[in-house]
Amino acid sequence: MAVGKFITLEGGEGAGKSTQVKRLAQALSDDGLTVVTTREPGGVPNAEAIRDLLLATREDPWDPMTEALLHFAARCEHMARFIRPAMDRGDWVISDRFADSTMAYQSYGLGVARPAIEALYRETMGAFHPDLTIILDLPVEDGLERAAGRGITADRYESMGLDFHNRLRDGFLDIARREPDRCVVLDARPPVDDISEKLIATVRDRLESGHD
Ligand code: T5A
Repeated sequence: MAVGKFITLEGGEGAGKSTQVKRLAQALSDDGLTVVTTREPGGVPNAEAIRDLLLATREDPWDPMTEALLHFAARCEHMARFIRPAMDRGDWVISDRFADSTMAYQSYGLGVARPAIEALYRETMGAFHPDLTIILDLPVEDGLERAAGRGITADRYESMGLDFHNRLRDGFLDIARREPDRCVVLDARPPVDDISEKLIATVRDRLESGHD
């Protein structure tokens, strides 16, 4: 049976993930692949309901572990109802964020211990891992400025201080260092077209050569 591929795009706020997900999906479709796109937290109605809880600004913020559990709860729904069925059909799935965001935001950013996030991952996802993760990296100030430029009110993560966002950036780079076979870091500062070109070439090089 055909099994598709799972590609994730990761990075801090305003890194350009949503922009690049669309461009990558178009390029892979042009290559003749069946491609579906999705996002986290969310992707299916039950997970989108959890997303609304997580992104709302709250007077009494979640405890960081509660927050990690909510992200994994959303991810379980997403996996069972969207990612796994799509891959079983042979589709290529591109997700705007996945579990590296929980490690970066809830562990490096908010202080949940790394082994706790790893244990949650093992319990919920088993041996499943993305085939390829692209980490879009840029200075925190640039990303926050871009995110603000979208004209949407900042969600609660965007509203956190620069120290928090710098810990995330370091966290994503550390994740890439720990898993070089899965992760590729791309500079997210150049114009959109230049990043797309590199990103699409990286995906074709890493994943399409062995595809029949
Ligand atoms: N979260 C998520 C956790 O804490 N734990 C988790 O486990 C998970 C899964 C999700 C939030 O949840 C947190 C992380 C997030 O804070 P979200 O709204 O989906 O919330 O937030 P983001 O994923 O950060 O989405 P953003 O829209 O902020 O960032 P993107 O998708 O990286 O950026 P994009 O493509 O929307 O671009 C932003 C702006 O910049 C421009 C675009 O046109 C747009 O206006 N832009 C560029 N400008 C100049 N040069 C470029 N190269 C550009 N690329 C894009």
